[in-house]
Amino acid sequence: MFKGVLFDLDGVITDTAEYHYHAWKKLANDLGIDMDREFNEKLKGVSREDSLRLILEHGKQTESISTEEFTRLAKEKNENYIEMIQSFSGKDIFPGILNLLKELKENNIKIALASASKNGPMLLDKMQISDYFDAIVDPASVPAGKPAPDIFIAAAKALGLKDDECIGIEDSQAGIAAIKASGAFPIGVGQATDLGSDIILVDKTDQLTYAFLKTTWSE
Ligand code: B16
Ligand code: MG
Repeated sequence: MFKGVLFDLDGVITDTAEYHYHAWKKLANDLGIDMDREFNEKLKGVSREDSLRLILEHGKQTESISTEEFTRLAKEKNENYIEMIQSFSGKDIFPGILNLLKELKENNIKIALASASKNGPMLLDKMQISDYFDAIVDPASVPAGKPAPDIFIAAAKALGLKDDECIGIEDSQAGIAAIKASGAFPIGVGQATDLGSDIILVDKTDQLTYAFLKTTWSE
């Protein structure tokens, strides 16, 4: 049996992935760069700085942006994003997630947050679910971001578990790659066209029950 669950945040626990998309799209469009949802799949789970790098590359503007401008743009996107999530509360937790957190606690399964977002702890507080987490990995403390496995390895370690004793839940291509590379068992939230058809997928978070996790683990 698995002993821990490593949660991604944006797009798994709550709908912030949508706000990251709108904040990046606004920034890209202001720079005259087109950005659609298909391109956005490449940004999911990727750090703020790496996301901006990908957008500038996509718009062929990497060379024309100075280091100061780069820092200013990353800050601008984050301020815009933070404004969008100000009113987040318990009502913004995705369906089934609070129930899953409760079931995991009742069954002594350890819970960690493995989010690339520096805004993660603030969001957990706003949604009043911080207390469910036995560990929250600071994304700034790991050498490499997703798709590197570092944050999932650190999350399992912070729980005192081996990677292969944990399930990782993700909505992003980069995050699924990171879970696979860490040795944890991946479950994806989303579509096979985005996340691949070689892993267990759910299209809605309310399918993520303790019973479902146990069944997929034993299969
Ligand atoms: P921040 P996750 C990721 O969170 C998001 O998917 C990604 O879109 C975002 O750029 C990244 O966090 C950094 O977020 O700018 O708030 O530090 O999906 O790993 O929970
Ligand atoms: Mg995510």
